[in-house]
Amino acid sequence: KTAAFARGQIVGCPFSGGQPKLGVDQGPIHLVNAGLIDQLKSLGWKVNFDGHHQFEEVNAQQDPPIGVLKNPRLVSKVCKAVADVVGSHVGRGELPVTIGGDHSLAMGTISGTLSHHPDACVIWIDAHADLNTVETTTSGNIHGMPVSFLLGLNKTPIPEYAWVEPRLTPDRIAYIGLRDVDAGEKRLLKENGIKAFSMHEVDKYGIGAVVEKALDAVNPKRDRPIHLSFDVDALDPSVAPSTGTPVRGGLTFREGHYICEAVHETGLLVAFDIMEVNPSLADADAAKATVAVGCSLVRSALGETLL
Ligand code: 5AB
Ligand code: MN
Ligand code: MN
Ligand code: MN
Repeated sequence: KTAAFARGQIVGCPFSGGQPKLGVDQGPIHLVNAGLIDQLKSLGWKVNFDGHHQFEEVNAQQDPPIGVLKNPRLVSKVCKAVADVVGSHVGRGELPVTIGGDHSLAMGTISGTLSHHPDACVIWIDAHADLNTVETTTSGNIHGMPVSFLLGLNKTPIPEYAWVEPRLTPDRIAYIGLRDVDAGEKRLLKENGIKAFSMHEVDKYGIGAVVEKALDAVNPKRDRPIHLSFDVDALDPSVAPSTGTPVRGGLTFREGHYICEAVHETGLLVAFDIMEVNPSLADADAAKATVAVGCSLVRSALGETLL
């Protein structure tokens, strides 16, 4: 790894407000308790962790839906705080590893990365596109929407989210692993020409070629900083069962790790998210396996090699 990124910062985000299932806020606690920090230290990183983020609370009574969006003020406040923290670490040349928590947090993490590297690109690993707008969401769960805010696709402005600067452009995000994309999201992907490699393309070309194609699309000259946002539900539920929105037919254990290894090899990774680990879903063994795979994905992204 490059000297600039010898220092890493764990940003623990025990947050579940972007979706309705309890327990995803415990994901980061389990990842840290499983030894993530020492594991990264053994890879040669100087890792700092000052405890999990304590988020300001927003009383549920004072946070009624805006349109269909649930917990809108809470999610906005939390993501703004995360954006500031991630941005400050990126600005100091530290690699923030944000451990969620639900994927609405990526509105914050990626905003933070883009505040310092406006030219950064995003590789989004997920069963879902998380691209719903205020107009297209049917669930109102903001963990299914962060990308639309980052791209500025919402037609109805929401003052609470005015802080999110739409700095991302459609040519600088690529998806891998998609297999549960809503009709409105499919249309947005097409209209905006966003590169998306579903499981169909992973099957057809193999994961090696897919990662290469994704990087060629968003980072043709391999000169843009990369933010890698990994939703653990991209993995097949047999590999990562403890997550809120599992979808069968996902990435294998190796395919998931290969993506992280290949992005590490570019030397361009500036921020990493591991999201949607919910240890309270499925049984204790399943939770343990999901937490373990979460840890090993982070290690791969930070340079763990097989030999
Ligand atoms: B996740 C769905 N598209 O908008 C929606 O887990 C699911 O962060 C979103 O990828 C899943 O609610 C969000 C149906
Ligand atoms: Mn997902
Ligand atoms: Mn997601
Ligand atoms: Mn999910």
